[in-house]
Amino acid sequence: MPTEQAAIHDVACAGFLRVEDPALLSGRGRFVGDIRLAGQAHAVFVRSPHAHARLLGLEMAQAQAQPGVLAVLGPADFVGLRQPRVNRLLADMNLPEAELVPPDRVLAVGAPVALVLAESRAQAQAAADLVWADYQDLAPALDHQQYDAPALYPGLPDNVALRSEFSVGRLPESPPAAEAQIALPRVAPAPMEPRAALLSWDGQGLHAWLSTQTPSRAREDLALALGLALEQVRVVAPDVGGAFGGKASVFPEDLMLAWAARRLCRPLLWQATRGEDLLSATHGRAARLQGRLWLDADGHLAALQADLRFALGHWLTYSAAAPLRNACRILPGPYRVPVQAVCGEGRLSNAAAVGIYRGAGRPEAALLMERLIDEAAAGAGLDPLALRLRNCWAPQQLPTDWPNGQRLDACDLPALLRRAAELFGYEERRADQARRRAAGELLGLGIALYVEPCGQGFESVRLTAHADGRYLLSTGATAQGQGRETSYALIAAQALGCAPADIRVLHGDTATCPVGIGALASRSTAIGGSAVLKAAQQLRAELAAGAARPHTVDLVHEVAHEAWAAGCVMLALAIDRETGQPRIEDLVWVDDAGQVVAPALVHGQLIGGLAQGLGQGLMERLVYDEQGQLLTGSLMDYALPRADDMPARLRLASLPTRSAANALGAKGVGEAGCIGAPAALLNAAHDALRPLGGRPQLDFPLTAERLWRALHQDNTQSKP
Ligand code: SMO
Repeated sequence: MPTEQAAIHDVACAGFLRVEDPALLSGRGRFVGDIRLAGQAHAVFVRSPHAHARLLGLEMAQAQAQPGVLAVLGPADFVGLRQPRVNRLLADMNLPEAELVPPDRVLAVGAPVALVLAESRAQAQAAADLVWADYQDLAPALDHQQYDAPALYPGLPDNVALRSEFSVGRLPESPPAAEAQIALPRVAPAPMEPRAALLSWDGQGLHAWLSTQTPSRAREDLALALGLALEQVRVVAPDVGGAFGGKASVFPEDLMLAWAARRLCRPLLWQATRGEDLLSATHGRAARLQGRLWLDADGHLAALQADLRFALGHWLTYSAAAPLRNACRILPGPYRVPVQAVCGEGRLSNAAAVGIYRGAGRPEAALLMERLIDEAAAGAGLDPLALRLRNCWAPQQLPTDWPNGQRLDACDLPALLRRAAELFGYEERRADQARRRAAGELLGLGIALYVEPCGQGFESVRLTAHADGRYLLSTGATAQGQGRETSYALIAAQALGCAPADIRVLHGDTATCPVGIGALASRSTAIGGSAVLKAAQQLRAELAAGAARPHTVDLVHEVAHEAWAAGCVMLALAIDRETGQPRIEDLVWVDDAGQVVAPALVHGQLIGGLAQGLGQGLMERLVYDEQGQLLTGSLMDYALPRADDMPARLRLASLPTRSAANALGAKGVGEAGCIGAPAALLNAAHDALRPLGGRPQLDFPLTAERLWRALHQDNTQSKP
């Protein structure tokens, strides 16, 4: 991956090792699947082959009789287990209150219907193949069905579980300056480590090792599921190999395993296969976005109307409402728009649950707004960069409170646009584009300006100064590879005036760490890091005032306001006229992550997020057929980006403005790559095809076939 980032991005990455790295790089990491407990048995789930069916009978005796099999548990064995709770993020939520393993029906391909427990994984798998289920197939409710779909749950006749509505002012009667529609397919979070759980019951309580982003939340969910007191449940997230939002909730499998572990009094290990994750972990995106934008006579944005529809799948994860809520509250993003009407809806369907996925609604908001800005510019004969400069918030206007209750953080949006334009050589590139277009080339320039709100609520820290001069820091924040131990040690060391190596950071264990929220929403530095800073400052002051060691500070830091990161992406996209093959010729990205704690960690987040954002834009798509069967059940069918799919020319730059929302001045960066890059890419593709006329409907992923059809004005549906 040849890049120029080292020259421009102000980081000293070369040779930088995180505290976490020596163990991880030498095979001494400890993931859930590495843990061995005495008497540990293995779990394999039997899953529904139907998207929607009546379950008429289940024959488990033959499986039960196989060598090594400890138990085969069906729906009758899980009576009393309910679906896990859902965070009530929206006022208008209509939640299915249902049993976790329905006795008489299945609601999605891949939904667990039975659990086989055996001495070895191979024995469990062999027995699982001998569980016979009798189904009567029913019509499924598909993601794209808006009406007339069969209801999944009583009380939800139209399958609408979530609604959001906000408006300010009155939309104009005049025709809009621009309209946009975007269909975003389901994509797979696809962390390197699929889901994994090890559950152990000792007669008194439950001990769970989970590959999770949210140990404290999982502890509550497990306690609720089993009717236990919180003190009876310990959750440990050991090393976790990525999550991206896909491990922020407990899964039905986790609860079934906990239930079974208590019943069998044997530790039970489950490690999902890649196929099981594609089929039955959460999916991301799955939205249909529609919007209209009005300009006034001076080229100011006058009004925005947006209608956002999200697919939710057959059960609701804890954060099921987050993408819809985020997309609705972030609009109109970096721009001043006095009149707004934004509504959203989330609908259940007979497919895998859709959860949060890196960005969680932020990418959707950016995609719709940036498409509208580009279309409005094209329609009015304005330069899209100039239109953005004219309409984005000025730094002296920020922070500002929006009528929808959001407070946009301090940032310098015009500077981000100008710096990106300078690095990209925007003016010269427009001239070059005109020359190459005249020679018959299809070349598009795409811009996206975005904002990234970085989480609300609290995070916790317990910091102890020991007599030997060393410190122990434990936190409710956690990590799945972000390098939290490194960054928290840096923050604490600076505030305490010691070396980072003098600070030991513990996280991910509810027995040794205070209650926290976890690692998600780009929140861990802005909120968790602020908690660390506050605890370290307080500890230092108390030690200076004569406190004897060991001395502990315990605090919960609750934020009053959210930190918002921002950034600008510009890219040049060439499309081959013969084949439709897209190629990113150059990508420039200027990011404002606020005060940076560890440049190398930020750099890693930017590059990784960019790969995922471009993966969504160019390659990734989960496909269900009309019967609700998943056609992309392996990485042979589902295209994840590889290193050589990254742009050949890639330049990152930082232009930080301190956050006004916390003392650290930090914003988030974890999701940025999935927010700006896809929007810039989609704009570039439209710009490339603009000379051909017409109004092509371009949706992700922008494969060669899709682009070829668009440039041949062939709007027939491409095959799934
Ligand atoms: S999608 Mo993130 O882990 O909040």
